Amino acid sequence: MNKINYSIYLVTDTNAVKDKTLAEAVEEAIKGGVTIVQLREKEANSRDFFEIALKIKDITSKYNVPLIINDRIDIALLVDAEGVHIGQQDVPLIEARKILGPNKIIGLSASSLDEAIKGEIEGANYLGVGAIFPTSTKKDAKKNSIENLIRIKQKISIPIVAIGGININNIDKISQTGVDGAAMVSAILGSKNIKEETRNIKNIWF
Ligand code: TZP
Ligand code: MG
Repeated sequence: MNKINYSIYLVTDTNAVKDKTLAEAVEEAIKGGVTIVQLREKEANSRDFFEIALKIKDITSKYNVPLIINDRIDIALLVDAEGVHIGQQDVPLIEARKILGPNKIIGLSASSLDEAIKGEIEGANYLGVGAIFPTSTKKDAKKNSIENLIRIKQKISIPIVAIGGININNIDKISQTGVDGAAMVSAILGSKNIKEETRNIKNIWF
């Protein structure tokens, strides 16, 4: 994987998917144009998370889309995912880098400029910043704002991905900030026609 395209960033949550399996939903989203996939299954036990990670890795590899695993460095290594995404309450970035080495992607959630600067210094490959808009997908999501997103983007050199409540009706506001990507769960996985909705969302981004 050379340069990563973070623009249309799918984050999974099986609970958001209707009438199909997560694997089917992810494949449709990739066909619609998502550029990167993060497997984030907060309710799965370790075994189930590992099994679904294997399945999703098969799909992402088939389409040459990078796969990021939320939280679980061990599972990312076991399925040879392209990277992990960690939060401020997870294993410290510096320790994660010791295990993953220089070539895996490490994404870090940062909700303030201080966290963002620290993450960049410590070697994160990209930062996730949210929640920009109200979301019901993550109950304990910290609130953030477009203004703070712009401030972080201006001061930070690594890619910035916005998250939280982003959908087809507001993604233009994210795109206008100049950040590198928009991460979405329900806007993509909760739509009736995932492929078409993803394509429509992507058309607004560009
Ligand atoms: N982190 C901050 S908000 C959020 C995460 C994982 C959930 C985003 O979900 P949605 O459905 O795109 O609002
Ligand atoms: Mg986490």
